[in-house]
Amino acid sequence: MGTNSLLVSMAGVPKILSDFIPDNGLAILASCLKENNHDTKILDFNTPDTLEMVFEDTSLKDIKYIAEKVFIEKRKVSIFDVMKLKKLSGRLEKQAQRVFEEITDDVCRLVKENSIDWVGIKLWAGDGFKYSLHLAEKLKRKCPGIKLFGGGPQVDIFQDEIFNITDDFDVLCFGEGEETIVALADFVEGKKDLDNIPNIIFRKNGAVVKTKRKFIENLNLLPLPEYAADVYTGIENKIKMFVIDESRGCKNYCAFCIHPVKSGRLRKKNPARIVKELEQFFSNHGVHLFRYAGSSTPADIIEETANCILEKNLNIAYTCFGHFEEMKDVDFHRVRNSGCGSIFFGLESASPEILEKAMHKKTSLSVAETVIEKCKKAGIFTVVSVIYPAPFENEKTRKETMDFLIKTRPDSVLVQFPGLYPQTVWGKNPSEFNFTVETDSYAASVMTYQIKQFFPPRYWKPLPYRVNGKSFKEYAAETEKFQRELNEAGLTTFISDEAYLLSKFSDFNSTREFIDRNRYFLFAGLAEEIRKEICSINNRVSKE
Ligand code: B12
Repeated sequence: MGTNSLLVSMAGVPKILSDFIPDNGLAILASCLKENNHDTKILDFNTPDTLEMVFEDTSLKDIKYIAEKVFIEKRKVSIFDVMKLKKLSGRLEKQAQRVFEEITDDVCRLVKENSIDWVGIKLWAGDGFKYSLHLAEKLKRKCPGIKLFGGGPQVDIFQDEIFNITDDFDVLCFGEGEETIVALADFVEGKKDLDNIPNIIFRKNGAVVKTKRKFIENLNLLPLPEYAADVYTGIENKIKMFVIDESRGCKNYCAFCIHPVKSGRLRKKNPARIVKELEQFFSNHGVHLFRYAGSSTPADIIEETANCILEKNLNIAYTCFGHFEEMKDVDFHRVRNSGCGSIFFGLESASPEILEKAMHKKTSLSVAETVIEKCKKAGIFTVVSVIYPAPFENEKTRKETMDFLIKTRPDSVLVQFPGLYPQTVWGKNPSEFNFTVETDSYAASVMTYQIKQFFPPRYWKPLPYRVNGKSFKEYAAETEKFQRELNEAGLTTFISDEAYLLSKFSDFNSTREFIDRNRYFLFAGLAEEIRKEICSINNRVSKE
């Protein structure tokens, strides 16, 4: 018979252009359900329509002139602008709440009208999490008998702690969902018990039960994600760039990263299978822009797939994450020729002491330097990410990182303050890494944490942990200062790998202009401009 379901993604108010990339995680779940005769539809609310609805409130119109001043004219905001922004930020929150309430009501109506048996919600961090919890609450109230399942990145990080703040999900799914989602649909049909389903957390007789974690052994056997318009509703409004799930897991066990827990040991698809996906996405959807999903795509996969792409003479463009040590012998020219436009490397720090003591990362800085040089020389836009201030950071380690970046001059440097997540090595032993947790309900306060749109981190509500004895305001200000110094040294600190690639398919001549314009459009809620942007990228992609 099969079940009838909805897969929903509500990631909040769209903030960056890549939020409009289709969600391969939900698309693969839909594909697995279809293969097993369960009917489903994806409702992905990360669209320009959502942006438009939020900014329909005319009292938000003043945001436009401030956005123009900051992103286009590059002028400093005045104290009056900051006061105005505070007011506008409050209004925006209220309006966003109203819009997601409307969306929630629409989903409830759809559930009733289409006799939906169950709803699966992808849980993201940020404002999306709040709205998703509200959706679950309303669905439970308005649609008696409906089964609700939650999964995705927020469950990977917070696991059963989510049950401390909501009663509305029947089941939460951590890790990989392909086998689990089909088993859950079978459970709804009464064909399976929850106890026998892997990767789930549920309540039984008042106790929380967690079943065993199971990884998919052979990724080559997974079906292709389903992007057909009758399943992935609204796909025509998304950017024609697909995420390719080429590998999962990681060989490195970095102390700050969730991947060792979430995706376990390294597994990879065959290059032939990856290329088959590229070809099918090209022929079925006219897509030839891709981003590899793997948290640390292995060098052999990058090179062997590049060789296959070159042999077949495929006209594609893509980006990926890379690991310096892994990539030291890669022929970057060949990789570039296969269509790789940009690689994102996690350096974290250029202090050997911090790499070892704080990050548990085995990167030789001379290797990192050579890789950055070779990658840039091959014409690949090289993005390097650092965590600053890191645990144990001091003047000497700061200088080491700053000097390294100024010397190697990556095309873009992304700087973040350290995020402390449960399940990671940092999260399990915060005091050993110089973190001081300032609350007894850490997980609950971090999982429901809301950023303050329109403002840089130092204006946000303080996160409840100190780093090296410093408060949130202090370390967020240090992160900003570090960025500023990099800018003063002529380095760019905003451009991600996928944003770079998208810029190459836009009508703008320079990546900088593309980034500034789109930040302005999104900040000011100019949905029509964003639609035009997506349209012109998609037209270019189709033509080429
Ligand atoms: C590609 C990517 C994206 C793509 C989306 C595609 C996708 N699959 O997520 C885009 C570019 C749109 C994106 C956007 C964002 N991303 Co992103 N993204 C990634 C990235 C690099 C790979 C994800 C991936 O493809 N994984 C493989 C697929 C198969 O896994 P998956 O999507 O998680 O889905 C599986 C399971 O989670 C589970 N599952 C998922 N949903 C559900 C639902 C149910 C009911 C069930 C049962 C199971 C289930 O089953 C799926 C199949 O196994 C990861 C980092 C990484 N390497 O993991 C970050 C990551 C997931 N992103 C992250 C973030 C923060 C964001 C943004 C919020 C960024 C922002 N704007 O600030 C936005 C979200 C808004 C949105 N969706 O529009 C964080 C998530 C943190 C969190 N707790 O939410 C991550 C972990 C990166 C990081 N460390 O910061 N992202």
